[in-house]
Amino acid sequence: MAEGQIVAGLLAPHPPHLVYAENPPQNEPNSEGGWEQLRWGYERLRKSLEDVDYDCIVILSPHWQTYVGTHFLGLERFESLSVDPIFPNLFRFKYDVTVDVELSKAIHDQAKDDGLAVKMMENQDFRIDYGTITSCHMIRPEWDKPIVSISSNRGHAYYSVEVMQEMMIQLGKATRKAILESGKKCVIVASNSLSHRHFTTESEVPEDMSVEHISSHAMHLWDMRMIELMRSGKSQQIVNEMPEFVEQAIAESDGGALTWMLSALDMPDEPAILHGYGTIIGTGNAIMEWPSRNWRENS
Ligand code: 2X7
Ligand code: FE2
Repeated sequence: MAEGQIVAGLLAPHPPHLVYAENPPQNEPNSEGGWEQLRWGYERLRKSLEDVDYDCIVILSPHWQTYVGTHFLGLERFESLSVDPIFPNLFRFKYDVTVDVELSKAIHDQAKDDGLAVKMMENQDFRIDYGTITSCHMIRPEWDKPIVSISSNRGHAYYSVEVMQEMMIQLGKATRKAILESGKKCVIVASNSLSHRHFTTESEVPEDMSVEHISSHAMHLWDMRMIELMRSGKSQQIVNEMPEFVEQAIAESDGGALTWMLSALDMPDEPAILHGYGTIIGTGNAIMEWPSRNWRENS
């Protein structure tokens, strides 16, 4: 069997506003659009992946929060209605998701062998979180690829950013090893915003772009700094600066997704591609791609 491959790493933010603004048939509420800069960014990402052959999307979302270890979806199909608890006016999405249980279990088993606390989620009534659904929808609206969905174990909330990162680096290594051994080609996805300070009120028309902006200059500076580090291939520096970033920008990378993804890519020195940046209710969101399929060691 040929060795598996991570064909791309992605930073793919999940504010439900993006799905709301796209008006797909699965979502109940209707919009007049909005957040076009980001939606055009996702369009560019989809174009970049259009001719890339891959089997599965492996995603870690900070909105599936587990408090005893990392969990993995462990049943072949999940079908239900996902309602955003804070924005039920924007996101009521009927989903039908297929899971690559074999790969999910392989990553789970590798992480377990490496000493991490893990569990397969085998409750058929479980509702998939809106972060996973939004990122997957924006990356691949056809929903024709199975996913592996990984929870956020909230290492930051229980311990510290440092402990969270140690666990996510370990989980990233386990993910990489399991993918390479599986023979499958995968896109791996960190589903999170960058700076995460948001407005506490919503305008009457949620898609009114005349009131959309970053919540503060300090948040803007942090977002630009992180994007520049990604664009110049400084993955290790991102990990090194994560404690300050999380504390000062209330960054959503506190859930571990970004650190996990960079670790699964083996802390790349290669530059990431910026497909788009924009704010959503004041938070900073970048759509980035690490095209690892084109790197020499992977070709
Ligand atoms: O989950 C989110 C988010 N990360 C950022 C902005 C708005 C809503 O939801
Ligand atoms: Fe979020």
